[in-house]
Amino acid sequence: MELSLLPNDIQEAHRDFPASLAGCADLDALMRLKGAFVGRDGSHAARLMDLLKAAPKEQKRELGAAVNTLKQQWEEALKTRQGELEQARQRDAALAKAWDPDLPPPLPTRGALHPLNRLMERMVDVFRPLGYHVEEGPEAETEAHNFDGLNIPQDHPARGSADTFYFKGQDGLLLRTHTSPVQVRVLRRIGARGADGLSELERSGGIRFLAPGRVYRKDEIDPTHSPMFHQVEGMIVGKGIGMHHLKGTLAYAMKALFGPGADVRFRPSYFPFVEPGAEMDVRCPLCGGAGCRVCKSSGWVELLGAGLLHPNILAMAGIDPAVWSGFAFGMGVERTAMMVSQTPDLRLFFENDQRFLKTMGGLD
Ligand code: FA5
Repeated sequence: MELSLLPNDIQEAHRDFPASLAGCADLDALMRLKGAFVGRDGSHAARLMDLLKAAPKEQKRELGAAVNTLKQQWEEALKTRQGELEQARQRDAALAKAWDPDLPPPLPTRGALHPLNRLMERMVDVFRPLGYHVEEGPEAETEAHNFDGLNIPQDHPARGSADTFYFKGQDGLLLRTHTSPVQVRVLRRIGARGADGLSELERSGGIRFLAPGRVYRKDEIDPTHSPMFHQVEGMIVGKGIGMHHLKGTLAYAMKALFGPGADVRFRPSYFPFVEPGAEMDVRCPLCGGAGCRVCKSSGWVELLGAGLLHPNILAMAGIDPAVWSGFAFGMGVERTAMMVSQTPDLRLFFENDQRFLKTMGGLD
């Protein structure tokens, strides 16, 4: 279409028309635009009709075609936009009708600590009255703390890359496989002698602490195993500490966690950093001990490893095992959570299904 035949201001208005149309946010604005372009009096279309009437005969045909095309374009585009705006108005009206100002506003969902973190806090609370405080260690650990300082022999299978995640190209750095390396860090600290020739252990007369945290192993995933899980390490060093202290402490903790009727058993086991070593099981609450998938038909679920500190690990930290003794334990948090809440599969704790997490109030 030959626009150059038209007055400049109309050419300009036509160029801006699509933007003006899109800028109409409601029907009133659209009606004003419609009046300016195709209204009866003074609109661009009305002025073009006057122009056409006054045009010399030989121009009428060409100008007439241009004016008609333009008018048609404007009218169609205005109609389409009008349809859109009417639909939006109907939608808004329906929404306004559905809104009941008397209803209380929706409450925002409140965030909360994960049930496993809450259980770890509860475990710490169980031990605080006994004088335990919390110690921490890094998750990216050295072989020296994770294995060597714990009397774990060089050829022990747990050291293999089939069981442990090692950092590539960083000699001796790994993801800790248990919380026991915190024992080594604390023992070295309390065994080191200060300027006065005394160690922190000698000055304080003893230490008792918990070390909760994440650990990693290349374990196959199943209802009771995950490659990332949590442990709570516990340790006490003092004079004359024996197996009876360990049993008494754990019996107290199990009653606090599982209730006075807690049915647990203690059985001998082996860990290179304790002597003697033991494990504690809880009667499977999911089948009452009759045997199921979770307890692998044994009626019992293993919760923790424990024992009296091996003289070697005390000696390696500069602590005289003839004077000092102690016990340690490492408890699986997911296993404990499963048993406390009777959850048949620990994977549920990692799937972050809000409906499941909300049912876990009992872990506080
Ligand atoms: C240890 O990790 C020792 N460090 C525990 C220890 C500490 C012994 C202090 C002596 C003195 P173990 O590998 O058995 O032991 O693991 C301890 C607990 O962690 C198990 O009883 C179990 O409850 C939990 N556990 C072990 N592997 C997994 C896994 N893959 N997924 C979830 N929980 C696990």
